[in-house]
Amino acid sequence: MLLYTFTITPNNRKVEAFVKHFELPVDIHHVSFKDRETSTPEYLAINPMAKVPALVDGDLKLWESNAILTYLATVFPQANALPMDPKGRADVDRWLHWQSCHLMPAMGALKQSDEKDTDAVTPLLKILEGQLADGREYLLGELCVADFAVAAYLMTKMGRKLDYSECPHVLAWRDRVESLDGFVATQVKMPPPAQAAG
Ligand SMILES: N[C@@H](CCC(=O)N[C@@H](CS)C(=O)NCC(=O)O)C(=O)O
Repeated sequence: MLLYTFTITPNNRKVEAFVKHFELPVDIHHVSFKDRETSTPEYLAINPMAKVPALVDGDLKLWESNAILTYLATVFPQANALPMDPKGRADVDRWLHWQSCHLMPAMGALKQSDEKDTDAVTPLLKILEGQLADGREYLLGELCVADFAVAAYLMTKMGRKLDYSECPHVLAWRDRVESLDGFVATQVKMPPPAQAAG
């Protein structure tokens, strides 16, 4: 299996962190946007959306990060990261869809608005707070793909600027997920700020 990725973004980092956390036998290829690698005919044959992540497993060419997460969790059940009973699976799907249909667009809109109105995301954080307020360790109790998908967004530069004052359980959960081996292994080191001259 080969994963095409670009660690720095949450949709990529969630998958790469999952692979690394569970030490899955998946090769990782970091694409070069500078070389327009995702626009080559070879890459477009893998993902016609010209985006990453994408996973190739034999004749399967899979794109959409959450589809990749659930595929990996299904192929590698030893990770125990995807409930297989109908209700548990539906619960995971709910959070994956919530991330891509609500959290991602809300955070994308913030980016467009120069990050001024982080309050727009607060109602979503409160939904998460309601899920975590009973003191559970992870979104569904046990660590699963949904933790990777949702928490990756709160670890971004923008995610760190949100107002967690009424959402202490969310903050604690994000930090817990961020300290997992897979997220530690995918931390992107930013260059230190340039020193002022003189
Ligand atoms: N919904 C997709 C989003 C994929 C996506 O937008 N990938 C971005 C990086 S996060 C990308 O490849 N952007 C490059 C481009 O649009 O040219 C997923 O979850 O995989």
